Amino acid sequence: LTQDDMKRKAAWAALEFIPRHTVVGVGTGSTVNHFIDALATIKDEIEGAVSSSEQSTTKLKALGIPVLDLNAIEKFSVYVDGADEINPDKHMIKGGGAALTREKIVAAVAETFICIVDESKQVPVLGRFPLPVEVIPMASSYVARELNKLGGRAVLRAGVTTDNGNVILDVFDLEIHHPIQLEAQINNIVGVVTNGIFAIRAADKVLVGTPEGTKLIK
Ligand code: DER
Repeated sequence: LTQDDMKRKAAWAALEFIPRHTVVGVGTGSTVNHFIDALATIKDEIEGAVSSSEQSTTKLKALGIPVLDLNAIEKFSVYVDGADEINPDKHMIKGGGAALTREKIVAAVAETFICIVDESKQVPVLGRFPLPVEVIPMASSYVARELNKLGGRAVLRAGVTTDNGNVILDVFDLEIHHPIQLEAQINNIVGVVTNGIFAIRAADKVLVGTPEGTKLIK
């Protein structure tokens, strides 16, 4: 079984958690791309999707799934997204795909966050994956200095501008033993738009693709 096979298994298993006749929040990445393929098989049974990136919007529309405006929606039931890392408390590092801001926004509006991962994303402590931080371009050097003071090593992600016109700093060498506190601390650095720690609002359920099948972590 390849990593992609395990991503696909987790993604398709998420279908059983999608209430019919509702709006579905859709994240970004290769695991989510499998989920969008799965969602297309029930597209007549859902109201439509709220997307977290231009990449996902393009794929949703190509498969005939209506993409709705988040501002027209008060609340919706389920948000499905991947992660770069996830710890036993269902805290995540996200942003490998540079979509972390809109992912965090859509996740904030959803009642339930279902994270779909292959088993390689499960870690005891977050931080081996460099932490993405979305930053207003003019503030990137200042924010990098502030992040380095927190014990990281901030590196500008070359050649990447986000859907929101910002840049990404990837912070290496962090060991994140208190994700909720660090997420709040980084949010307070002037110039930071979003950081890739998803702990204040963590996942509610995790579907893990493994060689033995798909595990559900509640
Ligand atoms: O960028 C993101 O947050 C993605 O969800 C990422 O964390 C997972 O990407 P993958 O499904 O391609 O591994």
